[in-house]
Amino acid sequence: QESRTDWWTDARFGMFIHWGLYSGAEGLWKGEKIRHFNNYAEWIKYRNRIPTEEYGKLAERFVWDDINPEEWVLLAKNAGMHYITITAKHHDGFALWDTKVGSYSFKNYDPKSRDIIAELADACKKHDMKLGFYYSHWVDWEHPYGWDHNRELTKDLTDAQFDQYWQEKVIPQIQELLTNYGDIAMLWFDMWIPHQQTIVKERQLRQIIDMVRELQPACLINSRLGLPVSDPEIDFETLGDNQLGAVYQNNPWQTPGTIAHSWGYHALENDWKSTNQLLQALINNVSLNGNFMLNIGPRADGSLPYESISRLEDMGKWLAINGES
Ligand code: JFZ
Repeated sequence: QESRTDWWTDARFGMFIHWGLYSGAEGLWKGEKIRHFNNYAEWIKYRNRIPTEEYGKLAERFVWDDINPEEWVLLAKNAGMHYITITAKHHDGFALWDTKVGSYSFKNYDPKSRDIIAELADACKKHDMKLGFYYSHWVDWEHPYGWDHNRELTKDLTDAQFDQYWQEKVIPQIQELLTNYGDIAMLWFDMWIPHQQTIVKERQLRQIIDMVRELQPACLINSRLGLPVSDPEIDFETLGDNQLGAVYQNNPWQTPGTIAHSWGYHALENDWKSTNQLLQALINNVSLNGNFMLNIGPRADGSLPYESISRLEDMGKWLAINGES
C-alpha cells in the first residue's frame, strides 16, 4: 500500500538548517554570564532575557549581498541528501519569510532583506530537492501569549490567552507557509514533551492537522507536533538528538543530528563530530530503516564554517561510492 511517507523513508538523509536572528549573535551576548541547561546559539534571546526589539536589531548584521540559499541546496545535493528542513520560525518567534502576520520578520527590521524562504523554495525546485519547514508552534518568545519558559518567573498564561496567540499567529502563519511557497514536503514541529504536559490543547493541534490536509495533502507532519506516533495523522516519529530507533519499530522515524553541539551558528563551537562518527550515525539509522537529518548553522552572511562543509562533502563522496542513489 502506498503512503505519503514512501519517498521520505527512501530518502534516508536530509539537511536541517538553523538560521535566524540568533545567527547574527553567533552565540555571544555582551560577555554572557547567565548559565542554562544548554548553550545553543539559537536560545540566546531566552538565556540573556534580550528584549524583543533589541534582539530584532540583530537583523542589521545580515549581509544580504552574500546570502544565497542555492549554495545550501547544492551543498545538500552533493552530500547525498534528498530534503531540506529550515527554521521558518524558531522559538524566538521571528519569521524568515515576508509574513503579513505581525511585524516580527526580516522585512520590518532591515529594508535590504529579501524573502529567503521564497529563494530557498525556488532553489529547491530547480535542484529537485524536497523542502520542509520547522515551525515552533508551542514556544514563542515574541508574542505576549506564546509559551516562554521565563514566564514561570513572571506571570501566568491563561488558556484563553494562549489560544489568542494560536489563532492570531500560529494558524495564519502556517497557512502562509502552506500557500505561498509551492509544494511543502513536511512541517517539522518542535514540542519534546507530550502536549498534555504543556498548555497546548489537542483541538489546537487538530486544527493544524486539518489545515495541512486541506492545503497540502502530501505534506508530512512529525511527532513533535505533540501527538504520539500511534496517532494516524502523525506521519513519522522524531526521536531525540542522535538517538537510535528500536529494532522492531514499524513506523517511519528519524533522528535529527548536529555536526557540532549547537544547532544555530556558534562562534566558539569546539565540539565537532568526525566524518566517521556522522557516517556511522547515518549507517546505523539506515540499517534500522530510519532517517537521519543532519543540521547546518549558516552565519549571518549565509556562509558556513569549513568544518561543516568538509564533513558534508566527505559524506557525499562516501555515499557516491557506497550509497544507493
Ligand atoms: C529543540 C530546540 O529547542 C533546539 O533549539 C533545536 O531546534 C532542536 C532541533 O530542537 O531542542 C531539542 C529538543 C528535543 C531534544 C533535543 C533538543 N531531544 O529530545 O533530545
